[in-house]
Amino acid sequence: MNRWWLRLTHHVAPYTLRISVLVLLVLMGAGLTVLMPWPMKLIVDYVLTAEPLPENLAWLNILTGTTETTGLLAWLVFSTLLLFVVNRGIQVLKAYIQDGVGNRMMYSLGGELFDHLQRLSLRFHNQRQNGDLVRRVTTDSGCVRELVMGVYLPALTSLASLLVMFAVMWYLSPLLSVIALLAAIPLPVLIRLLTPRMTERTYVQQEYEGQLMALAEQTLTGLPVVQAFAQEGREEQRFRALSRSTIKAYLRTITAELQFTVGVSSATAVGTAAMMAVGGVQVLNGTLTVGSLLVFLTYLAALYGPMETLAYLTSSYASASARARRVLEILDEDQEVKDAPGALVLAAHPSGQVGHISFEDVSFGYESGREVLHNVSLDVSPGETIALLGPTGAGKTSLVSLIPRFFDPWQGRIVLDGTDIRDIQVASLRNHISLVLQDPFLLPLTARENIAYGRPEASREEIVATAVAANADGFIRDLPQGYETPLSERGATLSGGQKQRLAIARALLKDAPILILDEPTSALDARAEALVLEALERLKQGRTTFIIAHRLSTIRNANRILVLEEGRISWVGTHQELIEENGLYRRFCSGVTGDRLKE
Ligand code: DCP
Ligand code: MG
Repeated sequence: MNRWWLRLTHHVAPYTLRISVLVLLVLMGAGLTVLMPWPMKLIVDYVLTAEPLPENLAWLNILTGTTETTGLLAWLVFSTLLLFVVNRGIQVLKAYIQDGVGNRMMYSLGGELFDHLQRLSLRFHNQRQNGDLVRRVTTDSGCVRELVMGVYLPALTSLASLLVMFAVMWYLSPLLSVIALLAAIPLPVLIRLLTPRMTERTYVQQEYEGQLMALAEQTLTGLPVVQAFAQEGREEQRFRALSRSTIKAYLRTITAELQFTVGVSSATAVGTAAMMAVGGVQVLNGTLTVGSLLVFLTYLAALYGPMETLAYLTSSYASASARARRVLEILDEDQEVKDAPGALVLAAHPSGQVGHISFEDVSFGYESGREVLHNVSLDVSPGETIALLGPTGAGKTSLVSLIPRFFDPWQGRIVLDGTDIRDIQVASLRNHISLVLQDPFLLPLTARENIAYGRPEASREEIVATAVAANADGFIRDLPQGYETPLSERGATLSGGQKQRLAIARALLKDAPILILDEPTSALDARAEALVLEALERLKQGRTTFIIAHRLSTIRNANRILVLEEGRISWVGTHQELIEENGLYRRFCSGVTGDRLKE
């Protein structure tokens, strides 16, 4: 984590010019702030007393072209106005550039993080909570903005204002400058004393807020279960209890902050009083003008702002660095499944027969120490259809998810047309595979866009034809806006079987030489299944197909059936052999995979 900010510089570098302008504006702003009380000083010291200007201010007479007091007054009033307007203008411009650049840097880092996250393996994502990852992309990526706009720039602003102010004060009266310095001392002390408490309480408060958000999100996601078990009351209780704790934590934070504010105000009051006393005596002695005392008092009040900023820098830095840690932790996460150097790019439109897949002594598991597939060997010819059968949890889904390299085997290798799939470019490998997942997840797009997800350039005719083939055209036309109906996040407006048919259409339209179907018809009734199977039958032609199913009807036409039990291939043969081999058939019938196999 050392020098973490060095790793973020490429998100800052493109904005060097704009940041330079910002620095310039900051310095100009600091100068103008220091000038602010001066017209007042001149009015008090020279206009109200009708004293002539001293030699070192004679240039004012030349500039204004007048030596009359009223003329000078008018000019000074005007310059106050000008100072205000210009200073405001600078602040506005600064805020505009600062927010623009800050957000650009944040989204630049957020974009890098999002892209990286998308490419991390499913194993990584299985172990992580989506909510937490979303927070890292959308919120924690603000660390780079926080660092530049919340640490470096304020540090510069504060130091510049403090230095200039102090120089002017010293020029006016060294004694009063020392008093101002003494009056400022309580501030760092207060901060040292109270910051840990404020930070701690803010942290607790944010924790509670996070829990509250998580509870609301979880309850809404699992709402069907909550409602089915009539547990709304209990969830409400939990929410209210958590809300109470959150409010309590919030009040504790506010108390700490108020203590701090009271402390700062007291210090300012004491400092102001001391300065008035000493300055008053000096004015009476004639060693200080009234106007200079006013300048001092104004600076004293203005001193606290930058000092406070400086004192908070460490905590701002700590917060930015904590967030950066959460971002970099993900960026450091190695892409387990990635292109090997010189990886083979498969031809987009291969000529001749493709799709020869062999598993060579493949073992695989999700967590170390718990192997799910043990020494699986299998040779599938191009165009062959393999049906996978086996009890739930046997490893069927795991076996087929090795083919598109959602995971890499622990041991052994998978070879596609003579090349180890680890030596094939991941994207081109996946372009050769059409998948219907066990959970037919649809994206929050229209029905048409969902079907065309793997081939956005497909024509409407092709899309409709595929939907017809997947037996999905009918219900899509019945949707309120037909093919243009937006489907909600989880495709909740469709039934399980409808989602499945849409997922099949999506896979079919992709038109890849390898087809993987994980229980594609489990949610369909016998009639719908027959129609889909018939369509699949046509589309399987010439494609190497893996189909996982629980029903014999689904796998009847497979070239070979493969029975998987506890991660091992326990039987391979044709449908006819399966029926003839009494023992095996009986075993299925007696409930290993349920009696659905009886048909
Ligand atoms: N498993 C795991 N982590 C995952 C997925 C599965 O630890 N992300 C485990 C659970 C099972 C084993 O792997 O013990 C095999 O799971 P599969 O999903 O491969 O099993 P099937 O697809 O055969 O089961 P089903 O018929 O229920 O889909
Ligand atoms: Mg499965």
